[in-house]
Amino acid sequence: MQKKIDKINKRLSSLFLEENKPHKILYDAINYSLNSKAKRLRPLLTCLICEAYSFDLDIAIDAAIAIELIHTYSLIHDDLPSMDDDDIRRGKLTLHKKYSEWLAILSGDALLTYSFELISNIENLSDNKKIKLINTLSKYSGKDHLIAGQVVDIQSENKKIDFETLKFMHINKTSSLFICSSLFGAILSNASKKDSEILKNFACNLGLAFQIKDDILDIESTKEELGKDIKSDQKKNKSTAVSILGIDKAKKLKDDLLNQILSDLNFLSIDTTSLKEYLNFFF
Ligand code: GRG
Repeated sequence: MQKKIDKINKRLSSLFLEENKPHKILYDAINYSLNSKAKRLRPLLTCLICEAYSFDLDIAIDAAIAIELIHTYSLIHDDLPSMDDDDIRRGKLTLHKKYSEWLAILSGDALLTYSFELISNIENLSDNKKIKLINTLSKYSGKDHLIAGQVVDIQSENKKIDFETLKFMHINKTSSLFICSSLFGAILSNASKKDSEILKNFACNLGLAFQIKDDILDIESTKEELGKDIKSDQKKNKSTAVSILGIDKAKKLKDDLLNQILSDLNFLSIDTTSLKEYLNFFF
């Protein structure tokens, strides 16, 4: 697991290295956010699935990290004053606090657009697979998924929402990029339709369980443990799994989802040992 995280970090730190450009500050800002203490859960998932199907990780790596670029852009934009207005991310000042708001917006834009360029430049990968990857990434980071989740999240501030709306928000804000990571593994490895469907459901439930865990930690954890402000949902008057269901039901739902995830994995045609290890790393 750690070897793959090291490979992901090494490739990420090699992407924005132009020293003598007039816009060097953009690269500095991007590297500030990108090369910080992050778990790399999304690219790791793609790599683990590819490895389970014996697909070459040297080819998969740029597709995997394209999702991390999108994830990082979404965090930078989410932290902006006009969105979540957060000061701390990944254990340090948010990008707009460290640099400026305009540079944070442009850094997010650059990460978003570069992710597609990166996929289109992958060597030894068919155009057909590149188009499928780009189609999947633009779909799940786009209007009906990641951005839809963010819209519902912002609209729901200072309002009581029902569990269905919360689920819509979490599945789109959080599961979307995990679904993308799973489908990337499936596309690269030529997984069967049946396996692809199982992987997609696995990622959907994983994102939901992960977000419910986040809602629970927001109440029960410390700022040091989380690397960001705690009780932020309460402070912003946001509905969460905990505020809607209560802490005990939220914990039970998270455990039920985890059991479902584990049992679904057994229907895959590949060895799922590393995916189960990933779940341990995760929860
Ligand atoms: C701005 C289009 C747009 C979307 C923003 C990502 C996001 C949507 C909001 C950030 C806040 C949030 C709670 C997102 C849910 C996903 C989530 C739990 C992100 C944190 O992911 P980790 O824990 O973070 O993998 P690291 O820092 O380890 O990468």
